[in-house]
Amino acid sequence: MSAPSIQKYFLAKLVVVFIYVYIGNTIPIVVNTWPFTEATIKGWNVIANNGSALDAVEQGGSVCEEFGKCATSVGYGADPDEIGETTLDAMIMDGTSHDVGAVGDLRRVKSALSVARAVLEYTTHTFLVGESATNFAAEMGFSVVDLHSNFSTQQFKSWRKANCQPNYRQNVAPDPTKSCGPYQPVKRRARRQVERSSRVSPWVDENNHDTIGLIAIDKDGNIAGGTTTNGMNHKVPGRVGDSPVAGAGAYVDKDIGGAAGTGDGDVMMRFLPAYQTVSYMEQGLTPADAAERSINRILKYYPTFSGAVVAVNLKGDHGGACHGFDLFPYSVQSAQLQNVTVYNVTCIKKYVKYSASDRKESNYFNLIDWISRFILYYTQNV
Ligand code: SD4
Repeated sequence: MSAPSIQKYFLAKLVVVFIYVYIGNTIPIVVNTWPFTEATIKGWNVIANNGSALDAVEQGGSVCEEFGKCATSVGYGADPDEIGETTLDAMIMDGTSHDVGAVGDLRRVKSALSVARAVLEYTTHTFLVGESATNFAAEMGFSVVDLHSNFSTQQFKSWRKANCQPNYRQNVAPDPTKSCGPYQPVKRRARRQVERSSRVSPWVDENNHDTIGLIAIDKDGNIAGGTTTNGMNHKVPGRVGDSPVAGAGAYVDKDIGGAAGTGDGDVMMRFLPAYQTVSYMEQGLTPADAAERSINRILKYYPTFSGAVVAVNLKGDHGGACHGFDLFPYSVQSAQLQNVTVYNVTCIKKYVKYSASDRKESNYFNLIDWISRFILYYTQNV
């Protein structure tokens, strides 16, 4: 292209970007994992009333911490650990400042997401855990209460009656596939080789899931993300999953977008899929393609893992990817939608080896480029 043509091309591109940004915009937006639409609506109402993305994530996610609101799978009163106690993990991240607050293995406090927000607001730390997180919460004015319910007591009793099956132990005696503990380590030479590919996480599918992950972009374009969960049913006491870990459970960046994950957290946190998805979006991939690539990276090492990622970019384009079950529903409310809408993603079936050049660009950028070239051609030839 000649110099004047290049100038015209960039001018045309500027005009198209301007039009696209102001007409095609779907922000503000609230996106969350699973069909937990009450949480989406709450987050959306915060934003519609000029609230911040951070408040939308906190208040939206907190809806699911009420017992029974999100299929009993977030918050107190369900999915107890090996000793029958429900413990909570949560995090919240501000994509503008990259400030994060998180709690893991939180005991006897219901509002895990708000405690995570308190870590962000009232400390310069990122992550508090266990009894000390409970003490911090009490200091900040949260009530300390019993998190058992009749439901969680019954879950625990049934599990004990079934010889503590399933559980997360390996290379211990007595045989954890047949017996309850207490367990002791078996000698190194007698250990069974546990194959990664044989790892299954039978408690995570579209009907049995534990985490709400949310991403919100407010009217000022600020982005925030967060998660809250009671983790894995019958976990080893002290276990903290992926959800409260920034980059694993959720990640947001004011210049790119955000992502949140759900699924087998012990595997997922080894790959930081939320960070990876945001990073792929930065390279120009659509949210759906970025999420798919992140899930695919995990499949290379854990071909039977179960999990999902949902993502949104700054334009409000959203998408998701999953593996280990059939469909992954996620919920959206945005400036362009009349009502909260649940989208269903069909899960990928197996690992795909991509070549370096095999990269789908964001449709948004393709479209702008295509229209700019058309305007240039038109102004030169007509
Ligand atoms: C965890 N990722 O603690 C959570 C559980 C979950 O759908 O998301 N289940 O491992």
